[in-house]
Amino acid sequence: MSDSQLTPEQQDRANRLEWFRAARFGMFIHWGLYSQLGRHEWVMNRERIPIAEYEKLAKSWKPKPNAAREWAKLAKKAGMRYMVMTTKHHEGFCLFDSKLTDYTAVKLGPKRDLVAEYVEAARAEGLKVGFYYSMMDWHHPDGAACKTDENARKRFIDYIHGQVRELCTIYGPINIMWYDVSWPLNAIEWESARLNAMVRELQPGIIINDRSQLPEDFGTPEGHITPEKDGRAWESCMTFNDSWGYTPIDTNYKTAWQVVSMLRTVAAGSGNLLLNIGPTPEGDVPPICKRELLKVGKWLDQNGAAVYDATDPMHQEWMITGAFTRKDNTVYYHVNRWPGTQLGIGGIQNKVLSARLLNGAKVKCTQVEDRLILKGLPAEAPDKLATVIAIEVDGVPDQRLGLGHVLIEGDNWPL
Ligand code: FHN
Repeated sequence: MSDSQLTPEQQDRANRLEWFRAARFGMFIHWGLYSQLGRHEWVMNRERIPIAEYEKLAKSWKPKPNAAREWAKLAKKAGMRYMVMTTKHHEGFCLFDSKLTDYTAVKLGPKRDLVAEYVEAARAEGLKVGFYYSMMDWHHPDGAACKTDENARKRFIDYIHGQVRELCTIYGPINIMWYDVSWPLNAIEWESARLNAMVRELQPGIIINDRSQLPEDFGTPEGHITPEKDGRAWESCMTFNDSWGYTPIDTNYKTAWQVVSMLRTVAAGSGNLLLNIGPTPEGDVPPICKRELLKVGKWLDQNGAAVYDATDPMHQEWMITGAFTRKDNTVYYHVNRWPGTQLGIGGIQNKVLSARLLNGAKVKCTQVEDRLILKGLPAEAPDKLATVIAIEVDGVPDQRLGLGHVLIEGDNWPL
């Protein structure tokens, strides 16, 4: 839909989303009292830790000053262009300077505004700033009663709306409001429309996710990569291991190869990847996350054109050697399982005009109907994370293979 066909509201949303769509890659940070226990951010709920016992963590938490500066520097080196940090997770502890509760990092253990440190660090690296805010609150006395007691609901949404107002007021321009888990109320009971109208009045350029139970500006598939329909913006959020908060017993970390593959997939769907780190209670980044993110950043330095900008839609089929992203008549084939000196790609419905390693030499290619063969390639993968081959084609790029050895009308096994 061209800009001229957009309604004023759609045009405003498109304008606010412009930086987000171009950003592609962000850092999610889950940091809170739960980081001290190291058994997932749901530990209070999963182990049924009584509130009085859990509250002791608020006094013992003594993170090092300005830990966020390390995160922001790492995010930038990794090719990330924005950050989203937990200002309050389900545990109810506020990392920001809320005047609506004493359960905050300013008044207890840290004795500092950890959100202010995060905002300053992100801005110092030129990164956009997102606030994660959990609507569900296990600490607030009305956090569950709000579902069945109208007075409790009014008190609780005054609290939640009030804290969101604080977040939109204290820290200057904020780029993303990232709500989470709106149990136990629905959008009407949360008065989400009124909440988000307030957010937009205080922060006119902000973008809001879909987790206040209203669609707002972008979708948030979690743990999977599923594009939204009709060109709606979306962002897939992913853990690095299988936990969001610091959980050293969970050693199943993703590799740089997997992260690069996820970046290719979100780009192909014109979406974003929000990849999480769970810092230690002191604020250190788990070394394996740092190591893998630095590898991803080096890869993006060389191949960013095939990820940040290459988001044009293209029908493609699954291949074991890699997958496509597209920009206009250039398709980028990301080879992440290197076949050796020759690479075959079937189903190309276009005339191939040329091919080259994205960072190097032209590649010899022959095409017989829809069978493309690239020859004279290096025996070993130039980049084991993914070697990108830029292929210029005539017409709108399209790959069709179907199930049989020849393509018959209407036979398309979708990717
Ligand atoms: O329950 C939370 C979880 O702890 C984490 O914060 C994720 C991040 O998107 N959101 C909820 C699960 O969907």
